[in-house]
Amino acid sequence: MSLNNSERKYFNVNGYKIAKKLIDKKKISQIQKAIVNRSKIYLGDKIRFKSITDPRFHKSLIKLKKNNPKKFGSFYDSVQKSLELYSIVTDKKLISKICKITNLKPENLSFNGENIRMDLPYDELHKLSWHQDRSYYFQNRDGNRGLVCWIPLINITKKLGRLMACKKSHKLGFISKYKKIRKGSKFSTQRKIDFNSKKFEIENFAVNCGDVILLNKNTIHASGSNESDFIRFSLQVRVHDLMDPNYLSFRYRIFYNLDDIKLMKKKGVDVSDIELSSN
Ligand SMILES: O=C(O)CCC(=O)C(=O)O
Ligand SMILES: [Fe+2]
Repeated sequence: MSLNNSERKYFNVNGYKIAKKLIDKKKISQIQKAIVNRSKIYLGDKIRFKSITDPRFHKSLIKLKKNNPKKFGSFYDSVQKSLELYSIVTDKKLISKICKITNLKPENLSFNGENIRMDLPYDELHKLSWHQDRSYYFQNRDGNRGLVCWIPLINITKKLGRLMACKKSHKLGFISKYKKIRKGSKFSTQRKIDFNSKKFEIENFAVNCGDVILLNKNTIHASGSNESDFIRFSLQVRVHDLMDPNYLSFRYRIFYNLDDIKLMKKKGVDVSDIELSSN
């Protein structure tokens, strides 16, 4: 059996596969730079952070979130459309791995849900309970088409909270009876599955920068608890099969950060032309 097939087979049997050292360290370091550079707009440049692993960088951001959550929210939103994010999502080696595992051709891939997560220590509000990404993403009705990529932007230690997955849980198929939970008006709805996790072997993914976790969209997974003094930076993207006859087409609407607009107004910037949402 060829190596390609054995990787696909592993993924199909277990519902996930870790690709070690797939993405160039240089590419990861570029997105890390984008995050650290943008943070200076919010934190000032009194402290010169050495890199994304500088403890002072994490301390300053955690303090910002505590003292000025709106500013932190603006920072969070601002990095989501960094070009470096797309440079990772479109990485040749990543695409080739996705194709090997899904048996799809690069020209037939679609993606969305590209997102940088910043999980703060002991944050219970954004931590995700057991769920399937299929319940959030409707592009393919069949969760076995396409997959989810989870990409660490810093090395994920046990204390930082490793992503957890129930081995072979994708075999349950899509569980449409999930609970919708909203922890507050500002939070997005979580789709929690009620099931007996004890019936499954739980995998805690130990991954470092450059590694990628590939998950079936039906694989049940959850956030690990961040019990460190650091922010857990990671990137997710969902990949879909564009040749699916039941592919659900979609387009984005932009929602501008309202606090950014308020702040600009306060500073005297003319914001009269801004439409709060646009296509
Ligand atoms: O990073 C995590 O803790 C969970 C992320 C996740 O499962 C998701 O965004 O769907
Ligand atoms: Fe997920």
